[in-house]
Formats: sequence, C-alpha cells, structure tokens
Amino acid sequence: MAKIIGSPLPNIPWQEKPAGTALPVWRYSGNPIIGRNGNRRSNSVFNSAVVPFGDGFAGVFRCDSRSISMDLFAGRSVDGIHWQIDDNPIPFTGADPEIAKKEYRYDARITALEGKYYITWCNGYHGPTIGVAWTEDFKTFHQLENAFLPFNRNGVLFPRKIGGMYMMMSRPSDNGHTPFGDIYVSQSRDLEFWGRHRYMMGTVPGNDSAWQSTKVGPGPAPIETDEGWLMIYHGVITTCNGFVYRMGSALLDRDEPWKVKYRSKDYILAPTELYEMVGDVPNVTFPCAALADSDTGRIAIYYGCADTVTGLAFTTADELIRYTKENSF
Ligand code: BMA
Repeated sequence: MAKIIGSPLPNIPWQEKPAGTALPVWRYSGNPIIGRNGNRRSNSVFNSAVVPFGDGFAGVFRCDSRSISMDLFAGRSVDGIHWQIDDNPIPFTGADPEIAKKEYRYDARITALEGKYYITWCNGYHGPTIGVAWTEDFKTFHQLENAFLPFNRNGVLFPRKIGGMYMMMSRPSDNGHTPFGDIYVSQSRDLEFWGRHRYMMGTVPGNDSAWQSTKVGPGPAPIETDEGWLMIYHGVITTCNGFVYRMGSALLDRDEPWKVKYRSKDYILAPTELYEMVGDVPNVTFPCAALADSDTGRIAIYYGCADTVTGLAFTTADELIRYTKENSF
C-alpha cells in the first residue's frame, strides 16, 4: 500500500470507482461542479485551485469575465463540491507598485506551506510569468515578487522545504500559446530569489506517447508519498484541429524532485465528456488542485474543462502510483 505523507481529510469529496472503469481516474457523477456562471460577471470558471480550510474548503478561482478579462477570485465551500465564489477579484496587497499593477491573472495553484497558503499563478508582467502571494484567511492576500522572468507559466510550489530549500516547478514558455514546453524545478531560500534551476521532464518526441508530444506542465501541488512525490500534470498534442490537453502522472524522487522515477506513458484522464470536449476552448482537461486524505489514500482532483467549467475527479494514491509504474517508460 502506498502511503500518503500528510494529514487526514475525512471530509474529502468522494465517490467510489464505477465498475468497469479502465482509467485510474474517474469523474464525479455530478460534473461539472461549477458552471460558467460561477459568479456575477463570469463567462467561465476553470483552471482553479482549492485546499482544506477550517471545517470546509477554500479556493482561488479563475473567472474570465464577460469582457473576457482573466482574474482570480476567492471562494468557499462546506463540502468541496458546492462553491460560493466572490463577485470581486482578490485585492492583492503589499507588493511593490511595479509588481502589484495588474495586467492579467490566471491558472492559480495553492500550496499549504509552513502554516500559510501560498498562491502561485500566471501573472501578466510584460508577458506571462509566475506571481506569488500568501494568505492565512482567504480574505487578505499578500503579494510577493514575481518568481521568474517572463515568459513562464504553471508555477507550482512543493508543500515543504526539501534539503532546506523551497522548491517550485514551472514551465518556461513564450508570449503566445507556446507550441513547446518542458518542466523545470527551481530552489529558493526565501520564496523571493529563485535559482538552481533543474530540468525535470519534457515532451515525448515521436509516436511513443504522442498525447504529451507538444508541451507538458505541472498541475496540482505534488502529494508526498512513501514512494516519492506524486505529481499530476497536463500534456498536450498538436492536432489539425489545435491543442488537446490530457492528464498524466509522475513519481518524483523525494529528496531530489527533478529526478523522475516513473512517468505515465498512457494518459490518466482525457477530454471525452461533452463538457470537456465542447466549450470556449475545446478538448481541454487541465488539473490545478488535488485534495488528499492520508488515512484512506483518497485523492480528489479539480480540473478545468474546455476553458469553461470546473470538474472534479477521483483516484487513490495506491491506484495512481500502481498505474504510473505499470505504464512508465
Ligand atoms: C494554456 C493556458 C491555460 C488554458 C490552455 C488551453 O496555454 O492558457 O489556461 O487552459 O492553454 O486553452
């Protein structure tokens, strides 16, 4: 039995795996859990992050408005399924005015780290880069310096220091829709200055695992297990009809997380439901958060569907690790 190293979460949203499911990840039967009208002015609510908070859950949601501007909104939930999302965007405070000036914000991740909740997101600063902020109450958010130079996306923090250093994955990109992309992990002593950039994993060339042949990017904050860091990511292929975003999983070395021990050759979830295949951007499943219960090994994955709505899916540490190992390169 693979063991999650973390806290129990007895109220994790959960449904048992339906009989006959081939993949290691299965969807919540009530998907999508958040529709496109998630708050007063939203055109779409997707690529969002949640964490356990108090007796329930809190989250940071990507709501594109009906003017199609991208920003982040706080939300709360009792059960992790029904969400109340604020109508006004998060007012980030504390940053140097040069950094605080908003161009756009999207695709947040949340990592619980040393008693605070750190938000990382794609932050417009003369091109996309990685914004960082922390909160303790999901009301006041303290913004720090951008972690990296543009162009970068998909900044994801590890939930503890490793070898005395904070660690963040990211995916250097371009200023547009980026037809390439590999995952790196960078280190910091203070969450402000980042260095020691290490290559973690890249696209898979050729026909071996073509769903991840154009670009890959980290998804939720990685889950620590006794077998390594369990990491869920997105992989992209370029088709004659554009990009298709699927999900994969990897197991990283616990002490040197840039070392990939296993990595799924077959995807773990793909856009096959109508709300994943049809929307503002078709054929996108984009994971940004995962809840985990150390007592049962249950994992609940939150993912954006077709850049329009938010879905929930389930797996267990045991099942996902077994699949990742059995389907590895
Ligand atoms: C990526 C990001 C994501 C989006 C995806 C599919 O480049 O912009 O926010 O979900 O494209 O459109």
